[in-house]
Parts: sequence; C-alpha cells; structure tokens
Amino acid sequence: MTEVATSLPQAAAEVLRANDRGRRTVAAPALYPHQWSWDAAFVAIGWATISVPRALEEMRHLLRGQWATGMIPHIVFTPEPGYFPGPDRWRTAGVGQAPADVPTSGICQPAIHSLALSVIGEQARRKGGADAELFRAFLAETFDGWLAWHRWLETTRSTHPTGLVEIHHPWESGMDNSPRWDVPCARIDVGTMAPYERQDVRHVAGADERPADADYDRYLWLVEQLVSVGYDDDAARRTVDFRVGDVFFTATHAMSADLLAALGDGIGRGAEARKLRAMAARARAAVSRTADPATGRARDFDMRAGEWLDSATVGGFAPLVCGADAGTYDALVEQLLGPSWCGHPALAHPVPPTVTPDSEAFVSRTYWRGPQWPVLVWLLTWALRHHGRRDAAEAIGRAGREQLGDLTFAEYYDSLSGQALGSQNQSWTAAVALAWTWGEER
Ligand code: 9WN
Repeated sequence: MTEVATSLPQAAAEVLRANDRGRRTVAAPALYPHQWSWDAAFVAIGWATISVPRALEEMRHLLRGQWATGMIPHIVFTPEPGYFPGPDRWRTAGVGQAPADVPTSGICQPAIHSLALSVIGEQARRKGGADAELFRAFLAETFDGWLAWHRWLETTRSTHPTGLVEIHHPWESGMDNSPRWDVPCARIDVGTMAPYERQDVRHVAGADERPADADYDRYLWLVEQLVSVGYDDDAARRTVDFRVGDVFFTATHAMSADLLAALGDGIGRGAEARKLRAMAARARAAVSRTADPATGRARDFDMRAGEWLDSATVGGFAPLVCGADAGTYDALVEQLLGPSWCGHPALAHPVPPTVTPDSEAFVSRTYWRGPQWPVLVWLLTWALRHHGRRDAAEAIGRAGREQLGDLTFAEYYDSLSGQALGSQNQSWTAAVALAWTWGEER
C-alpha cells in the first residue's frame, strides 16, 4: 500500500498552527519571533481559509501597534527573545506618537492590509452566518484605523513632487537589501553608534543567504538617525541619509486604498470611500509616471539625489499590483512571462525571481538579490487575476504551488538550484499555500 502524502494545504495549516501564539502569529519560529506588518496581512489571508475569527484576531493584534499618526509599524514586538534589533534599539517607548502600552519599531512596511481585509471578507461572505456578521462588525469597528493608515501614507509620506510613497529605511520596502537600494545605500554615511551583535545569521544555514554586515551597519545607522529626531516625519525628511520614493510600496497603497473603498461602501462609509479612491488614483498615477522608457518597468526615485533608480528587480512590475492602462499592463505581463523573468531558462521554477538572472546584481541565493519569494509570487498572481489576467495568474500560480511541494515552507528559494533558503516554516509562505489552494477552488 502506498502511503498517502501530506497535502500542501494540510501541511501549511500545521505550520500556521505551530506558529500561532494565540492572538498573533510569529513571522517565523526562530528567525522572526514577533509580528511583522505585511507578514501579518498575508498570514491573515492564510488564516481566513481555516478560521475567519482567527484571521480577524491577527489583524486586530497588528492594529494595537498603530501610531497616533496613522502609521502601522513594521514590527509589533512580543516578549519572545532572539531577534535583533529589538525594542531597546528602536527606543520608541515614550515617543509621543507611539502607543504607550505596545512596543513597536518606528518604521512601516508595504500597505497590504486592505487586501487582507478584502480576502477575509470574501471568505466570510462565502461562509455566511456568524463569520459574515463578525467580519462586518470588525470592519465597522476598525475601518477608521485602516483609513488613517492610508491618510498618513498620502499626507505625510507622499509629499514629494513624484507623488511616490517615501521611505526612510530599506526595511520599509520589505525588500531590504534589494539592488533597488544599492545606489542610495552607498550614500549612507555610517556614524558612531553602540556596538551590536546580529542574531539573524544564527538562524540560517549560510550567512550568504542574508544581507551583508555592511548592510546591517547602514540599517542600524538609519535607526539612530530616526531616533535622533524622535521619529518626527518632517524632521526625518531633512535628516535621514536614505530618502527614496518606493514604487512598489506606492502600488500597494493604491491597490489597498481601492479595496478599502469598496469595503467602506458596504458599511455606509461612502464619503470616506470616495476619498480613498481619490488617494488610490493619485498613487496609481504616480506609479505610471515612473516607467523607464528603455524597459517599460517602473522605477524608484532617489529623493536625496534627485535621480531615478534603475534596477532589474521585481519592483519594476509594481503597476501589475495597482493596475495600469491596458497597453502598459499587457506589455508588463508579457515581459514578466518572458525569457528574462519567469521564462528564464536557468530558473528551477518558472516564477518571478526578485532580480532577473540577466542582471549583474543577480545572486541566486542571497536574500532579495535573486531568490524567489513565494509571498511575492502569490501577490502577483492575486493581482493578475484581479486585473483580468487569469491566464497568467494560473500559469504562475501552478508553478508557485509546485515550488512549495517540498513542504519546507521556506522564506525564499534559490532561483537556480531550487534550494529552500532562509527560515523554514515561514508563516507567510504557509499562508500563501493556503490562499492558492482556496483560489483554485473558486
Ligand atoms: C527586517 C519578516 C520580515 C519581512 C521582510 C524581510 C525580513 C526583517 C529582517 O523579514 O525583514 O524587517 O530582519 O530581515 O525582508 O520583508 O517582513 O518576515
């Protein structure tokens, strides 16, 4: 008799359950023992396939960390040890805008949250009854929080003439050491600061899977700069060495603001929904103005230097997330499926790598410099489907699920050898495995 292999959704659900700490899920069991902002959104999407109430709890826990400004911080800390930099390095305790009773970091991450709300809402409606009611009540109760987050992104972080969302730390992009940031990072002048010891490299098989020590010096220096101005946004704009318009972040803001508007309409918040749609339109227009005439891909903007940033990374496909005119959209889909990206003959799995293997910056196993990240692959498949390209979504989604067939639920995969890298049993990888399975059933 042949043994029945554990199915992908079963194994994925086990990972989420093992990483569950009651009202929040650790991003990864050892490497990331806290709640991260965009991880929590993807994780909630995964939970929604198992339990709508649990998915909502994840979102509620994240919102506990929201700052008075509207910012949703990139980490809501928990007492679990083992991660650096922790609250003592961020020093947000006592900062006026930060919540008094919840330790958080002082920066943010891409605005995936209303995508999560929208997907959870779909699940809740499908299940009906108590789940549908609970979702509606949750949305009515928390709508202003999500709205404040988008307002802050617009009024405080989108003031540059490009209209792009401005970030003050590579960690805010979620794609920490991506070649997208090589040029602005090279300009960071690291000053004197307290010594530190990295913890991350202890939790991975090889240090080359993680950012370099020189990157960490810059990351920690930027934290010092933000601490020095008490996390005041105006002062930060003048002070930090890293000030970049992030096109991918901007696209998530546009996408999520639109989705939140649709949810707002459903609970009688029509006036706010109109404002959200206007924000989304402005952000989408900003994304559309970034197109590189040579490649057609979207670009980031170095606000310190006043220069466009060219790099051959997945960030260039930002318009696929927020939508674009049909010509631009189709050309980008064709490029994504073509021989420099998903169709590159050297790839172990035909899903988008974070950097094309054709680029000089490409390193197949080093963090955001070339590996494939299932969570981004899923996001692109969701967006392609949402914007009417089901064919492309299905082709990439099939390959994405196949990549997860090793059941390691790795944080990322070597795009040439297919080796599982970074943390294993990463929550958001398990979550997207569940989301894909559900997406296929629809
Ligand atoms: C810093 C948790 C996070 C993700 C990021 C990813 C990585 C942190 C780190 O892990 O960043 O925020 O310590 O490396 O780059 O996208 O949210 O999974």
